[in-house]
Amino acid sequence: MGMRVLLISTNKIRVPRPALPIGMAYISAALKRTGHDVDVLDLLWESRDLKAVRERLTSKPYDVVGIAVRNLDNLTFVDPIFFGPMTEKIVQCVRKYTSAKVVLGGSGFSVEPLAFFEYAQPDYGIAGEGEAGIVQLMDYLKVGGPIGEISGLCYVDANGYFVQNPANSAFDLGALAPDRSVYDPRYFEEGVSAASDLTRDHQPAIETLQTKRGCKLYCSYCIIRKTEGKGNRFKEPAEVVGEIQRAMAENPSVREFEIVDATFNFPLEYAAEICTEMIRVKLNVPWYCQLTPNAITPEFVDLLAAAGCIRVDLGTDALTDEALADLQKGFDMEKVLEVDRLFTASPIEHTHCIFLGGPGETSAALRESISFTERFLNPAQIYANLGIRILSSTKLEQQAVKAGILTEGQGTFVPAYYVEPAIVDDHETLDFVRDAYLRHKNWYLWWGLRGQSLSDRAAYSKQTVADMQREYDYVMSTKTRLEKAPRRPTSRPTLLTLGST
Ligand code: B12
Ligand code: SF4
Repeated sequence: MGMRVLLISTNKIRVPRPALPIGMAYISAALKRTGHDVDVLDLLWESRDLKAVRERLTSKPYDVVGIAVRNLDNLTFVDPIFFGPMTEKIVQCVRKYTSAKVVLGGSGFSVEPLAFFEYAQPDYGIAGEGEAGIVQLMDYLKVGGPIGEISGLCYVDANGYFVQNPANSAFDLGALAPDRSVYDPRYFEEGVSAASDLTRDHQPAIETLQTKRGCKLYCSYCIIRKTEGKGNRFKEPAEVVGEIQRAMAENPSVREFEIVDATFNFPLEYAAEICTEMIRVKLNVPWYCQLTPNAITPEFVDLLAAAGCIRVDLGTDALTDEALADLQKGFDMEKVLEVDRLFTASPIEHTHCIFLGGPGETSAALRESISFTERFLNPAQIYANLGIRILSSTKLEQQAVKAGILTEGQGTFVPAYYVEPAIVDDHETLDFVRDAYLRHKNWYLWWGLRGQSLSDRAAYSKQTVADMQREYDYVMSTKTRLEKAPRRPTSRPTLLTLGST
């Protein structure tokens, strides 16, 4: 008999648009494929989270409760939100009303597994891709076996050490589609907000899909290897297009789709194959994706347009050669200009996503990059962030320690941001930035910009983040700190196909 599993999606963020819980849908598909019973609770649609959790847990018995944490925080220095405390409360609530095992997973968990584990105290966590690990964990809970073999599993061993197993079971992405029956129908109602999309008044109902996992680029702040694993894993292009067709046929409200690959166009040849397949089958559905300027050619832009792509978010990140080099983006300003011109001349809307005040940026360089944007770039939108969220084991973390933004060993579970100290203290430059963002209707930095000066807001944010850290330190003073177990030899990856359809 299968296990009775409740999956709880904790993502409450509705901007820039509500994200379908596709990670949870993959977990549900893997569990159902291997004979387990799955129910879901999506807290996006609940106003009283703990009441909803309690009601669900007291209505039916569960063996396992999986908590999907997509976002640990909102990556936004000017308006920081931290979901650690909410997750901890949900774990406690589950413990209060059932004896089910509690498993944390999702990208929000995977970015900081150890710190999240000791803070929220689940029974288990699964870091990174979860399909293989969750199925192996169910087997372990039913019949036992070697816990050290469960892919990505996080737990406390018999000696009290924190263990994070390696991702030792590569999962065959092509063999499993997400279980879209877990999506609440309200995601597909017209008018579900797209608060910071400046080019449209409303967002038609969308589906999302992933064509591959992983990214082989090395941006200095990026944690993709923690969330999606090393290297790339691909789906067959025909399978990708078939998945979109099936999803749209099953849900006639859907008008558009979004590819949620971290970087759709790297490697370029694979992205081109997907577009070619969409053209071959005459898919004829509008869609959007995220691209790196690194791998964009005139032919590819034509192919995107012919395949139905209507808008792209570009991971441009910075607008000077020095900053691009520091962020290890692998392209320069000449490339940014070329890509901007290619999209301006095409029917596809393009957004440059950028960070202001990253490592080494001076006030003069920041001002210059703003006037450069005004003079030479023609995007449909600029989507900016002041500073960059620092996550552990990145080059950015080392730079932050060097710049005195983080102390050695401080950790980055509680939101921490790299904003160049010379900029965060330069009131005139921050207000120059604010005025520029208010002057351009299609430039977005933060919705509350009109109401206050950016330097006041930055000071407020620094205070908010310091308060979050104090609150965290207080909570942690009552909990056991975990140490990593000494390293053990890793076994060779095996391919897990999760049974047949
Ligand atoms: C595409 C994307 C977007 C798109 C989303 C489009 C859409 N319609 O969904 C856009 C650009 C809009 C976006 C916005 C945001 N994003 Co985003 N986004 C991504 C990206 C690139 C992929 C997410 C995705 O769908 N992956 C595909 C699914 C299948 O993977 P998954 O969710 O990770 O699920 C797997 C595992 O996590 C695990 N798993 C998932 N759930 C569970 C549950 C259990 C119980 C278990 C055991 C395992 C498990 O198994 C799954 C299958 O293998 C990731 C980067 C990444 N992956 O590394 C960032 C990422 C998820 N985003 C992030 C954030 C914070 C945001 C924003 C808050 C940023 C902002 N300020 O606007 C918003 C929030 C939007 C929202 N409503 O939630 C962070 C989250 C981590 C963190 N630091 O908190 C990430 C990791 C990026 C980063 N650099 O840190 N995002
Ligand atoms: S291109 Fe995107 S996913 Fe790839 S390393 Fe850079 S930030 Fe990460």
